[in-house]
Amino acid sequence: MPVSMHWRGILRLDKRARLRQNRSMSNADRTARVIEISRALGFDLCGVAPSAEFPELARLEEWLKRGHAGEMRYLHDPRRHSPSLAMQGARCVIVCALNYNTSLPSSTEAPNEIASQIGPRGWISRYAWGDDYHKVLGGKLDGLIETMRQEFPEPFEARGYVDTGPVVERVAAKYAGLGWLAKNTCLINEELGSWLFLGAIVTTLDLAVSLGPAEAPAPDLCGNCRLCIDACPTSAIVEPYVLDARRCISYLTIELRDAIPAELREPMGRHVFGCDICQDVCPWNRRAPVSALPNFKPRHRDLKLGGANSLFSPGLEWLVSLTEEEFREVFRGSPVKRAKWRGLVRNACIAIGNARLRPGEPRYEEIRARLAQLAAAGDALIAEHAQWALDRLGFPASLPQAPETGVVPPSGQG
Ligand code: B12
Ligand code: SF4
Ligand code: SF4
Repeated sequence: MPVSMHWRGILRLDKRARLRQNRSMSNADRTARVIEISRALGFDLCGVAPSAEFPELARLEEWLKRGHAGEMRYLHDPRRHSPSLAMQGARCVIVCALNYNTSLPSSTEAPNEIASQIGPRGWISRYAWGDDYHKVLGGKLDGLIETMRQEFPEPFEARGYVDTGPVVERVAAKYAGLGWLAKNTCLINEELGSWLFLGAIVTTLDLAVSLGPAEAPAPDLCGNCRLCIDACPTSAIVEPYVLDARRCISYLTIELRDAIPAELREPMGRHVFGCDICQDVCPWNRRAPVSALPNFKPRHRDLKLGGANSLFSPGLEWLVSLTEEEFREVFRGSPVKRAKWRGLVRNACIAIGNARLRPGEPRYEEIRARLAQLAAAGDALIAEHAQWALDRLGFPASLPQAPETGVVPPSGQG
């Protein structure tokens, strides 16, 4: 049953009684009620942050000036400096978190080739194995807003965002008391770890904020640890708490539409969509609980290649062989759709090049033939990446080489 229908059912039972009671509710009682509703909707965490200029965002301009945002122009939107700029009269931000962890192995544990007969495997990051979180969280945020409207009598504005608005969700989450901003730049909750999606509701409703005037946000528990910084294969965490997105595999495989910079191709390894390494190595994720929802388990579309078509460690031959139509079918309702067919095939070519397949190994001939087809196709971007992979398989050609990028090397490198 869709979340909102479930809630409508509950609301019908006692709507009038609730409205009467809620007229005299204090702001603290309302916040408690919002948290209660969010829990019933399936959120793992919920808190309320003030609609303020959070101190972290004072560094945003410098981060942008350094070019760390790459091609993500929407990050320059000045409204991102404060939730109060996202909505006139905004009083607070309700931040909700949903655990998306599953019991499957991490990218740092899972072997490269699970079933050797089907050839080399790629890696899709944990957050993208199942349903599109924008839809899952978006639906739940709508359910929360709808229930608030039913329960709180006065008119108010409320807008829910899951990546979609000018709100820096992790910073708001920190001030809603949900966790700390870690050296890998993710929000970590002491009990749940960092496999959390965030969603925010900016509202004009008066609610008590989760942290009282004398209360500080959760302490930074990274301590002297720097496992994430050292494990990042592209040195994207250029200093603790600072990420140069242009070097991050997540950016390269999902957001970047052009050629993958030559010097970052090899460090990308087998990643074809997103990257989990800086979270996989984090001690705070060692005991992270598994999500109660089925939504984020890997999709298994078609097992005829012996499991190669699962989004958990997918077969690379399968990925480079997908037609555009098959891509649309397989990734309907999946976050992977964002990379588009062209981006995913581009990424899979790089992962094949990095697999260092040798003649005689399973699927070598089939993969080589498919790469040759792509290298001869009309799409210049795909052709160049397919040729890069062919070169690494021992089939050089006279196609133009990968362009140099101008990505600034992290300090201490290059
Ligand atoms: C753009 C974006 C990206 C970009 C840039 C990532 C980044 N770190 O900003 C890319 C594509 C690389 C990316 C990757 C990922 N993302 Co993302 N992303 C976003 C998005 C849409 C905006 C984030 C943003 O505004 N970044 C801009 C900069 C300004 O933020 P910042 O890194 O915190 O920068 C600050 C610090 O550098 C600080 N600073 C600067 N100097 C210094 C110095 C010191 C000493 C200190 C303390 C701080 C400091 O100041 C800067 C400004 O505040 C958010 C959703 C949202 N609307 O918030 C999701 C979001 C952050 N992503 C998310 C996820 C899940 C991921 C991935 C895990 C996906 C994956 N598996 O591939 C990776 C993780 C990579 C990583 N280590 O961060 C989740 C994070 C959940 C969580 N628990 O934290 C979010 C919240 C999406 C969601 N709705 O759930 N993402
Ligand atoms: S997601 Fe991967 S590439 Fe990006 S910072 Fe983390 S480890 Fe580095
Ligand atoms: S790996 Fe260590 S430094 Fe990095 S986020 Fe986790 S605790 Fe912090």
